[in-house]
Amino acid sequence: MKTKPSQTSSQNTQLKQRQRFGRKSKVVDTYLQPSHLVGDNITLKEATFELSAYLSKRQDQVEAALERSLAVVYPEKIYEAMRYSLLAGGKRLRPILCIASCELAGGTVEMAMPTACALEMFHTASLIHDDLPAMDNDDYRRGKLTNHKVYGEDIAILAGDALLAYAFEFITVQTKKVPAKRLLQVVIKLSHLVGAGGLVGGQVVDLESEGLQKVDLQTLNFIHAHKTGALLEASVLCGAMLTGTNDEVLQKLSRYARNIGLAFQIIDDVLDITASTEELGKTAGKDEQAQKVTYPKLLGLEKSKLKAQTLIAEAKLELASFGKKGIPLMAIADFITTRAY
Ligand code: GRG
Repeated sequence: MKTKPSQTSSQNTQLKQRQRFGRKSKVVDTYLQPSHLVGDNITLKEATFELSAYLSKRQDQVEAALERSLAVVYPEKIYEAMRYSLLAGGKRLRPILCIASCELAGGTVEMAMPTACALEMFHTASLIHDDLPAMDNDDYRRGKLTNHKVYGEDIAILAGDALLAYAFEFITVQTKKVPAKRLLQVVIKLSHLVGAGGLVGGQVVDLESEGLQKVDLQTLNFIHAHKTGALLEASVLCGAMLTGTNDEVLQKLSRYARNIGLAFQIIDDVLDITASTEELGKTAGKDEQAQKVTYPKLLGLEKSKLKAQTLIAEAKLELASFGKKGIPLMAIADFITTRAY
């Protein structure tokens, strides 16, 4: 049965667990790379990968960096509202993708962290705005009351605006040991994919499609490639761009990211039907309630899951030539279809 998140201590414990990778969710604990994807110089034994340990470690690093990223100064209310949503938990998938991609391309965690944090700021800004009464009108997010429910609509709008602007400031001021030209390329990519060319464009078509009797697969793909896929693609691309890697690598990563982006959204649609509000930390069954066209609606539940699995297999194939270095991104791709929230 779908229930509203309550504010009890057991719920808080559950929330904390839900926010950890590999506890409640069915994470593939040991990742064994398929033999046809393993380069000649890697044995299967070496390709064993502890996904949940990897994700938990990265999540802790990102959490600590986000905690340090934003101080509360005058006027306190806006900083508190920004911190409320930024530090509300979540899987931190976008920052982790950014770091993994930076490492794949020869970079370091340190080099990627400001961009990784900025990606979570963009994501949080979009969630705050998405939850507003004028958009999806939701009361719960990440197991907590939504920003506007706590601070009011006016402050919630401004908190989203401020996070959006601060994310750019954060990358450009905080990134060390990366030439300014590369940072400029990252900022250009992000500003495009976060704006009308990405998230905002996808959200507009989503709003226009609500309640329509007929929305075709092409339109649905556009909505999700932009609304959800764009930021996932930005996460993967920007991590690698910080290293100054070549176009061939970026093109492979871009195809990987587009495939996992679509798979992520298909699973999101599936979970909206199959998971509870408590498991999701946001109101379940919202798509049906808002009469949204979803992948399960167009393809059916089982075909949707199959489609997501096919996209993940295709995404992993794009990384085959990277050998051992591609394993973390491959394992993250697997997590997308096995996640339970
Ligand atoms: C202010 C940048 C900005 C955009 C405004 C509102 C809007 C335009 C776009 C909405 C974009 C949106 C909310 C897409 C949904 C993406 C999605 C599937 C979110 C859930 O991501 P998870 O599961 O969430 O990674 P957690 O909580 O784990 O981080």
